[in-house]
Amino acid sequence: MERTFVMIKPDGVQRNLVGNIIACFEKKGLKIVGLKMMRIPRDLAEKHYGEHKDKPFFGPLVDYITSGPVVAMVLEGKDAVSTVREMMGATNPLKAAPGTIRATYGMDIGRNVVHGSDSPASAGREINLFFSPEELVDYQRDVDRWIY
Ligand code: FUP
Repeated sequence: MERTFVMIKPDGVQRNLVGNIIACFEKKGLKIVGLKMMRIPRDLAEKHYGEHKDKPFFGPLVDYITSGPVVAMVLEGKDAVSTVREMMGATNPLKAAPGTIRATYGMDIGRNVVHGSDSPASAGREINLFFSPEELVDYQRDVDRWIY
């Protein structure tokens, strides 16, 4: 099983979409193994989005992601990274396939509601940035034999 890092961004929290978005992932069959609400300190935001540090949108992106609380989670499942990416849709909600989370809830690339790791390597890095090992819970679900 694979793990991925997912975050409901400040706009998702402010717009009362936390329950809806978590429900999408739960209903799909992904298992929640870590979950917390937090404010992202600026240095963590800069690390998380480090690959974009030279882009013109980096400053506004860090301002936005630190502007209010987020809900961070670790989801586990078969091909969890690509499953979550498919469910979220393209970065720009205008380009996201109908039915995806960003297409359903978003209007603007700078307010796209949710983040999900883009590769297993990023997932490992982001999980370590946001969660300590004790915050991740190993447990069995009976329902998994009906999902797989
Ligand atoms: P994604 O992996 O889909 O979150 O997309 P990226 O890593 O390319 O971008 C990270 C965040 O930067 C996006 F969620 C939104 C923001 N962004 C912009 O604001 N403008 C851009 O042109 C590209 C990305």
